[in-house]
Amino acid sequence: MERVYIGMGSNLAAPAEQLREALKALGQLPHTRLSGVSSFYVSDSLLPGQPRYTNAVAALDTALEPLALLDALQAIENGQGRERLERWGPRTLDLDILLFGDRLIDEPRLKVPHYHMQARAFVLYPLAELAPGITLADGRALDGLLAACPFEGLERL
Ligand code: A4P
Ligand code: MG
Repeated sequence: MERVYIGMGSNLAAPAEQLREALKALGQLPHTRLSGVSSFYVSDSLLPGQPRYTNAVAALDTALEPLALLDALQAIENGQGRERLERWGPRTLDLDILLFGDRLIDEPRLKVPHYHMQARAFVLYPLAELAPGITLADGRALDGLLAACPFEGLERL
């Protein structure tokens, strides 16, 4: 089993409900245990003109391989009505693999650590609830990333 952290986000159709539904689905994945969930946080969209997002991070312990987990996450997104009309468009559910054990993954479909996580308070602060003091597989310390990323603009529910 490897420890995986999943970044969750929604800004359509009752976002907190979407995250709760997604947590149920994560808990039912094969060869996988849902081991922790952060608080939920609300913040403005990075893109103007979109509804506010609700975000959280989930911890999984899984025996699935990374691409199999990605397939399963995309099936959950699709099952909750995600429509990929435009990149970065509003979405009912976004599930990103933030960290996968101590692996560095650089494949066309999957980059881990997730490419934008270092600059996103709505990822770093919930991750820190579950994994305080962690060092990413690429050697960066979460504490250092937090110090460079103000909590400002996040509202913890
Ligand atoms: N992919 C590559 N690496 C990964 C990974 N580590 N985890 C590929 C998951 N997927 C990964 O993703 C596009 C493709 O990325 C996938 O097919 C997969 O093969 P997507 O989820 O379909 O597209 P996306 O989510 O629109 O793109 P992206 O870049 O993931 O968008 P973001 O970064 O998620 O940005 N503001 C707030 N406050 N909170 C938010 O959550 N999110 C966004 C969307 C904008 N503003 C936001 C938030
Ligand atoms: Mg995504």
